[in-house]
Formats: sequence, C-alpha cells, structure tokens
Amino acid sequence: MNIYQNILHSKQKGEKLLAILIDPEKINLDNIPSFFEKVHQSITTHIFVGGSTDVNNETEKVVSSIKKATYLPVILFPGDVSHITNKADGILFLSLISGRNPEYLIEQQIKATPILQKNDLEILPTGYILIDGKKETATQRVSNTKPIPQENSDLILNTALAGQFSGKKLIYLEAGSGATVPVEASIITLVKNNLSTPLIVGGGIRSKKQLDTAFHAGADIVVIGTAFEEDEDFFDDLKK
Ligand code: 1GP
Repeated sequence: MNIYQNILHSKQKGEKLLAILIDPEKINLDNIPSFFEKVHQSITTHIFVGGSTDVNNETEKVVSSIKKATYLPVILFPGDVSHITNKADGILFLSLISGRNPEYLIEQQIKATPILQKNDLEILPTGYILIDGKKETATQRVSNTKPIPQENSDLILNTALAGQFSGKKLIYLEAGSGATVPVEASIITLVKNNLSTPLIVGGGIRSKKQLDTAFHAGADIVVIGTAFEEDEDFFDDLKK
C-alpha cells in the first residue's frame, strides 16, 4: 500500500493519524536519533519535513538523517520548489487555494514538474487553506496571501470543496505554524461533514486536549511542529 492508500485505509477504519512536522532550519542533526526514540514510543504515524524557508538548503541532509532514524513515512511539506529532494517517500503537492497569488497556486507546481518526473516521490495533491490563527505566520509573509478569517466558515468550506472538486486528494486546514488559535472545532466539523477526501488540520496545536479536540471534530491527520520544538516532553503525553 502506498502512503495515500494507507491514509484512506485509516480514514475508513476511523484510525486517527498524527504527523510530526520537522523544520530543517530548526532541528539539530545530532539530536535526530534521540528525537526519534521518543517519536517511536508515541502515537506518531507520519513525519512531515519542511518550512516556509530553508535558507541554508538543509532539507536534503535532514531528510537523509531522518530516513536513517525512522521506519515511518517521510513526506515533504515544501515551502517552494528548491526544497524538493528524492530522499523522502512522498510530497504534499500543495496549492495554496485560500490565496490569490499565482506563484503558489500554479507557478511553483509547474517549476516542480521536471524534478518530480525524475524521481519516485509519491505525489499527494493537496489543497492548502490558510486560516487566521491570530498571528501573522511565515506562510502568510512568504506567500504574500491573507488567511481566511475563522468567522468566514462558508468561504473556508467552499474553498475546501473547490479543492476536492478540482481533484485534490487531501485538504489541509492550516492555522499557521505557531498560531495563537488553532482551527476551531466547528470549522473542522463543518468541512469534514461535507468533504469526502481525508482532512489534515494543523497550526497552533500544543496540548493533548487540543489534539483530541481536532480528532473528535473530524481531522483525519493532525500536524504538530512547534509544540515539539519547544518541549520534547510533550511526547510523554502521547505515548502509545
Ligand atoms: C504548520 O500545521 C503545521 O505548518 C504545524 O503547526 O508548528 O503550530 O504545530 P505548529
């Protein structure tokens, strides 16, 4: 089974998935083995690697080290085309469909195709929807787009459905890394109840309670990054 089939299988069985987001600019290569000992004792199912920027081109080196340290699927979550490496298992092929900047709607994707044609990364077409997490995030700055206010739930829902109808295989509701406020449970439920593709939710989730809230509201995959960067003891709350 490939990555996507596995996600679908889990969704059908109601098994929730947790992706840890590793930012190549923030992780120390020497810490990767001990970090993954904790990851493997937790309910983590996927590893996402990426960030809005990668100034020192660390992604490939970091992904190679992670692949040596884990049996979990490693999926690129690239800020732009320069972050793509064939050392990972798959790639979230993102379109920032909440924004109106052609660079992140289609131009980066066109630039990526010659690279993707030459490697075996599993491509996961993903409609990426930036939602206001009450803090200006790197995604906003780099993409030069505005997030959708949480109050505008109709627009969030219609954007998610437009993504699905355009053929995206995953929809990602993103409050932004380090968001003050995660995506509200009512929005997750609204989107979930109308969507047939798996739903990813991330941004600003820092506690087991918030994680459970997102899962119960209908997220199939929750993404957490900052909480682990700030305190690896958080893994203690997430033991298998
Ligand atoms: C960001 O959704 C991810 O792209 C994770 O966000 O770093 O706030 O956990 P946090």
